Amino acid sequence: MYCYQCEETAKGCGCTTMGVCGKDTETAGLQDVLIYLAKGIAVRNCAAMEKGTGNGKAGKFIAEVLFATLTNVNFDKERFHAYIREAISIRDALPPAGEIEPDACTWTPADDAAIAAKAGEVGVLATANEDVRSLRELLVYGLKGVGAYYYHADALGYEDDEITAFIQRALASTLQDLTLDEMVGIILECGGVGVRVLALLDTANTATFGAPQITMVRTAPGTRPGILVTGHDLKDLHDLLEQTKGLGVDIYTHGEMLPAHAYPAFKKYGHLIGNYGGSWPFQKEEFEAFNGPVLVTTNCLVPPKESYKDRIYTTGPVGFEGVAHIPEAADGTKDFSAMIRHAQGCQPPKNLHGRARPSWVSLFGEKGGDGNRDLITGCAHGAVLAIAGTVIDAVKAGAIRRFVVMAGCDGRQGERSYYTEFAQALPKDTVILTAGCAKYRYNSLDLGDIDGIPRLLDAGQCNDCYSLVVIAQALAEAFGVGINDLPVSYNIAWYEQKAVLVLLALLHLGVKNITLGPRLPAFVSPGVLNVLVENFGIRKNTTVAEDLHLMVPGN
Ligand code: SF4
Ligand code: SF3
Repeated sequence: MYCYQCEETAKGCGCTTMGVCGKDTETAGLQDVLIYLAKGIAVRNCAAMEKGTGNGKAGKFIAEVLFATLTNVNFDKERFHAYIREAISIRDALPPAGEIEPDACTWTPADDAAIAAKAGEVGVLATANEDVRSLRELLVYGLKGVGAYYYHADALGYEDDEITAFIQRALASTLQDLTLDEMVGIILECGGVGVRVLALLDTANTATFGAPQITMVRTAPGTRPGILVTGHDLKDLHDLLEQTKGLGVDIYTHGEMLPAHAYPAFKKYGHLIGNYGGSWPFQKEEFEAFNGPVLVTTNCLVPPKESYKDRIYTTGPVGFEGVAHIPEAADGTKDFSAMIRHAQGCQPPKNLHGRARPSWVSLFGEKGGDGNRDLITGCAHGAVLAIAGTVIDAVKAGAIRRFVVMAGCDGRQGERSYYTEFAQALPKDTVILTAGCAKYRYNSLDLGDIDGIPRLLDAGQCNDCYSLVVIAQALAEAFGVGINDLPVSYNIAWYEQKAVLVLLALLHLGVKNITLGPRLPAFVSPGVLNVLVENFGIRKNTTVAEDLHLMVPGN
């Protein structure tokens, strides 16, 4: 096993025995083999598509398996064996890509032992040259992000053949001997496809559930049994809300599901009563205290403790051995009835905390605050651009000196308190733009407001970084300047591969001088880091004082 795809990789270098995330050697090997086979499908299908034939559904399958191998999604060996069997059958149904094909197009395992043996040959270290390996893996991780976001958009019926065609072309390219420049070119192209898939998902979510509204979300638990929904899949939440109507069960969001409260379609469900807990690293304590079932729709799943394992239900690409899985039926529906019956027999959630209500809630008055709600979300492009005039006036008058984009992921390590301290240390004339689960490091702070504009604007999930881009582009247009001339700094926290894709999307848009932390990716070799530093000014975060001085001139 050699895995270095996430920020928490062992010793900042690579997981070689047991993943810090809980992924074991066998599962890591199955994932490596699955990615290898996905490359084989890609080579054959790209050749077939050039001839106007090809399997139109192969791209969707590849998107799903890329998602399944993303950090903290699927730990279930049997599910990976099933994916491997399906991959071979899809690949073998395609015509050969030529007389001489890469091994990934033809290798077929005789048994499980052959799969385990192959894993030793096709993993990350199969590429000897450090820079080539770094660029290939950077591309594959970006593609995992594309695959994950595409999966959600597709679940809502939004497809884009150009995106799936790119995924396959790019995957196939990792089996070719390309120059470093050619590889960098494809990686930047992946950033462009990243913008495209984020836009597709934004359209899918807003067309299906309405445009998010700035919303205050309650965090105090109710008195009825509940189901906690975590992950990013809004369709799963919607279907569960429909199936739990009038059954005496409350639904709560957790982690990345918090922004669901901002969508008009979800506001109509009275039993979607609030958000429970914070971001994924704290789930062991929070799931334990919740007392009821937890539906995990996507990353990030932490291997569950025995004490609550029987209350975890996975769905979609998520999986864990010994945990109940809710499959999708042929007609696209999911039957949550067993989990709902389970919930009806559970105790209500324990109260985790009594978060203080920020003082500026009253500014939203009838729009959202009802005295019980205490986390802001829904500051997506539609809602923020609706008050663009006020924001622009505040910038012109000097009331807002700077925006700091603090989007991205949360993680387990104590050093992530840097982000809480940074948010607290920001001067009162700055506004934080956020998206993703990184916000839980500071979204319960009372950061106040500037002329009625909250100093923390949460656009939503990590995919809603798209909103931050739209807002930045609108500001650039309003001020008649380039995106890098705006009073905007970037202090991004990353953990998994969706964040890698978001970063590539920002680079594609020409955003420079991004600060990244809390550690730089282990998969970025010194040579590749030089390219990122020289061309994009990427730097690692340091101390709060030093970074503040750099990101907010005058401090
Ligand atoms: Fe290690 Fe991260 Fe890979 Fe898990 S996903 S095995 S923690 S590098
Ligand atoms: Fe979080 Fe896993 Fe990345 Fe969607 S839920 S941002 S870490």
